[in-house]
Amino acid sequence: MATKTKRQKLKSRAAAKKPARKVVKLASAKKPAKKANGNGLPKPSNKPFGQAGLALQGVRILDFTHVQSGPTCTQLLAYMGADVIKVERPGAGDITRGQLRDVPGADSLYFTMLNGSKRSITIDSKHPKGMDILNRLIKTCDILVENFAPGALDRMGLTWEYIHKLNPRMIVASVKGFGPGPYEDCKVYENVAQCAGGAASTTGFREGPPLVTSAQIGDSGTGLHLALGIVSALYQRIRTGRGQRVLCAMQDGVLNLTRVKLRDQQRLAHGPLTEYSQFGEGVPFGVAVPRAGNDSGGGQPGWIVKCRGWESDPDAYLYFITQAPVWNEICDVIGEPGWKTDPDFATPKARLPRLKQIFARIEQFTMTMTKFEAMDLFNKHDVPCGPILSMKEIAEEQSLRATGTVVEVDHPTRGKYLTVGNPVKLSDSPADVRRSPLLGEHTEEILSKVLGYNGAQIAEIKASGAITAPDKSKAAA
Ligand code: CAO
Repeated sequence: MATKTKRQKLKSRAAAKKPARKVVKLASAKKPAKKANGNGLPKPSNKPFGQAGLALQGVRILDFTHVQSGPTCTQLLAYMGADVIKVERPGAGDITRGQLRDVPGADSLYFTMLNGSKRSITIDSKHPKGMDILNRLIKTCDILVENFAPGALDRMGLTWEYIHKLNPRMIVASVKGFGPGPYEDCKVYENVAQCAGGAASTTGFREGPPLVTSAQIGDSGTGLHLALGIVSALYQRIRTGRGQRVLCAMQDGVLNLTRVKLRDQQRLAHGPLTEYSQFGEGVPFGVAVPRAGNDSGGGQPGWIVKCRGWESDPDAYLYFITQAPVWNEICDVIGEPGWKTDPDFATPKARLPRLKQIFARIEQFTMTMTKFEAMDLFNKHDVPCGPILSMKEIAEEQSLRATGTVVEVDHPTRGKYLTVGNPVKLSDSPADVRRSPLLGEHTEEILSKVLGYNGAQIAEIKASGAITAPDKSKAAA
């Protein structure tokens, strides 16, 4: 993976020749930035880039999320610098703390990898004193994020009207399985969303059943959409001074990510989908977009081909794209120079009915080398291709560690673990990736430092049972 393409080499050469950018000048400037210019806008900071605070510094989030979709969203906002206060049920917490446990007694990786950089407070929202604390939190936070089953937040008494009255600036963001309509009251998990959003019917091989993908497009995908909605609402609040509701339905989020297949559905009305290998195989199309195996979803045909070692290594494969502008180079490398001028192969249109034959020939060639050797070779000729990386290879890939996309953090009860850092890189806001909190780890800190309760009041709240797990021995007596 380390070799550079021709284009990358040209780019880095050009970059080396470029004079230092103004950024450097700013970084060394000594005068502090003036508060505002004539338009009332802040003057550009003269602090070095990366030292002017984090992007969402000063934003406080009341995080009522659980499982995966909501936590993905709030974790990302925490990486961007928001103070995320995760509210959990006393004694139990987010159900994922105990799910798929690998280390006895320690929070699972399911939980720790979705709740980094947050603080945890335990509150029983159904206890009157618990509701008092929540009221205070609503007054002091900017955003409430939740992904309870439909109606659960209302049943707690936290309707939009109630929250908006208490804090008109509060943004209330929710993930639900479906938007308004026949299924709006349904509980939804990842794979249900993948099926309802059109991903499953268009994934897999034509001869096989619908397939779900391991990429969590329903949960994490919807969490990402929600994060965009939240920052947009924050931006609008600067003008309007008021919060709003942000809703992301998982079905909608999945459909947004599967939009190329809705594109193809409409194209079907005008004839067969010629870039699907089904076309070349002479199999007629039905009324709906079929599953297309490993066909490329774009205009440049692609397929997965075997590499050396495929018999024993399940990931010894390469994704290969026969991009039209580099067709001649491909022909030369695989030893088919005649295809450059042969009318059956010379043009993209002529190649479409012969994709199976073309990829079989490419595979014959790639099977003589490892996926990394093939990647290196074709990259030198600017052919878009990529090795099928196993999770083991990704976990060990040093370049992903160097960029902070894979981060190792230390945890008091489970020790070191890998997590996915911030995939979005901001040049003036380094990602703040820290371990997940223990259940209720910050309860007292938040009660005293954020909400202003004094020692006696905290003791009273503790005794009331609003922030502690019910005493099982008393309950049994
Ligand atoms: N104190 C007291 N009660 C609390 C509490 C707290 N701190 N936190 C949660 N609860 C209660 C809620 O009030 C709710 O109680 P009621 O049903 O009596 O009103 C209950 O705990 C949990 O609600 P839930 O229905 O959301 O949880 P569930 O495990 O039954 O369902 C899920 C889980 C994910 C299917 C459902 O939340 C859902 O459909 N969410 C929306 C879609 C979504 O995000 N799905 C993705 C999940 S990740 O795969």
